[in-house]
Amino acid sequence: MANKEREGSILEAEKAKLKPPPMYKVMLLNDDYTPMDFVVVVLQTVFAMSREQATQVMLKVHRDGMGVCGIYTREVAATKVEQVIELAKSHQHPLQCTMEEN
Ligand code: TYC
Repeated sequence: MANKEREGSILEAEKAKLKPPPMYKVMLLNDDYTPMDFVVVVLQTVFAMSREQATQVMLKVHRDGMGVCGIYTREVAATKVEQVIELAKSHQHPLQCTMEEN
């Protein structure tokens, strides 16, 4: 391999190393059945929000149909989505949560 090419691929590898990881938005979806108080507790528990912040996010979701709970790396986002769905299921609420690349 020519020197220039080798330098080129080393530079590419260095760039790849420096790249920040892709980030994911975790979003909560509205429904007609999950109690508001339950959503607030979920936001406090899973996303470490204050009661005030959790209430604001819950009301935004209630009004607009969805809202962002936080932005995380893929594994962290996936864990939070699972935790929300599991908590909702265990209390028989239809609350749904999804993630999408930011
Ligand atoms: N819309 C629900 C109600 O009126 C409250 C709610 C808010 C449900 C946010 C889900 O993600 C949600 N009880």
